[in-house]
Amino acid sequence: MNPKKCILIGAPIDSGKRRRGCLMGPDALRTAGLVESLSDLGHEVTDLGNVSPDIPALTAPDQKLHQWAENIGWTRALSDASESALKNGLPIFMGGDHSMASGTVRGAALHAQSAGRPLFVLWLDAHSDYHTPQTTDSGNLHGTPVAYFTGRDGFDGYPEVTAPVPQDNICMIGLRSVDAMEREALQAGQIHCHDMRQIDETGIAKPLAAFLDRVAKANGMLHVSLDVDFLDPDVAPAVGTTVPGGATVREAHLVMEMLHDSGLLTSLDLVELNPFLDDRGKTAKLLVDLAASALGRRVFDRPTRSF
Ligand code: 6HN
Ligand code: MN
Ligand code: MN
Ligand code: MN
Repeated sequence: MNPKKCILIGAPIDSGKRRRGCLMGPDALRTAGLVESLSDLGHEVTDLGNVSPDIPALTAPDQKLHQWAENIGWTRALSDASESALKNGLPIFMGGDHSMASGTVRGAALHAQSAGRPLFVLWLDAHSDYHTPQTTDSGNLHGTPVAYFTGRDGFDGYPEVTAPVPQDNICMIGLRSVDAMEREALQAGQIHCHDMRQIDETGIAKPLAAFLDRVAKANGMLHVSLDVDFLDPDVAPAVGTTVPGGATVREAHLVMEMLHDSGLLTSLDLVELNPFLDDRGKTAKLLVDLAASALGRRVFDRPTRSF
């Protein structure tokens, strides 16, 4: 086992959508034993507490956009937290809704740029979150982080994206709810998209192994963003945007176990946990177990392998 410095950062952001409750996510993950589970594996774990952003006095370019200024404040604060934590260890961001990834990935990209390494992103989600503020119908900014950190237009007022993540460095797994405008943009671009239909046909290991192989060959850094709704709602009900037909408990663990074995993971988001919708903490506990798998929990050791 290779002990890591795990830096837990609470991101109780609830402004990315209208349904409230994700602000309780960091405390639910703490209550479910995230610190203890990672310490038990031999890692050095520090919980830095929750980030609290300054909210700028800005008005949204369009009234449909929900809590525009709050999201900009969070993006700036989490970008700074991400960039500085990456200098000292492996940050694990406890969300908070998915708009937090605008900040966590921006910060990771800035860190990777100064380290002279490319950043790769694994997006585990039912959704592609590839809307721009112009194409979103819901006006919920948790549907936009991938567009932001890849440098798409329309985010004037947000911190400038000086280190956009190349589309070819992004792999999405678990997709089953993609809006028409997102699909059009994805089909015209280079993001590697693996929907549940493909997972049914090939299994989840195959596209993941191909992606990890590319990250390793490029000596890349790897940010993983795990949205609760990647999982099937039967096993992970605590999310406001459930979509039937998601990943099973075993598929999700396999992804995490392969991430651990690859040795490539450099930062992790646990997002969209809404404890108000949970069933006796089962989703929070599952997320903690998945994080533990990503950090080396296993039944038996396996020979070192590359993917
Ligand atoms: N998430 N595409 C929908 C919208 O409102 O733009 C859903 C977004 C879900 C966001 O997965 O974090
Ligand atoms: Mn998402
Ligand atoms: Mn989602
Ligand atoms: Mn692909």
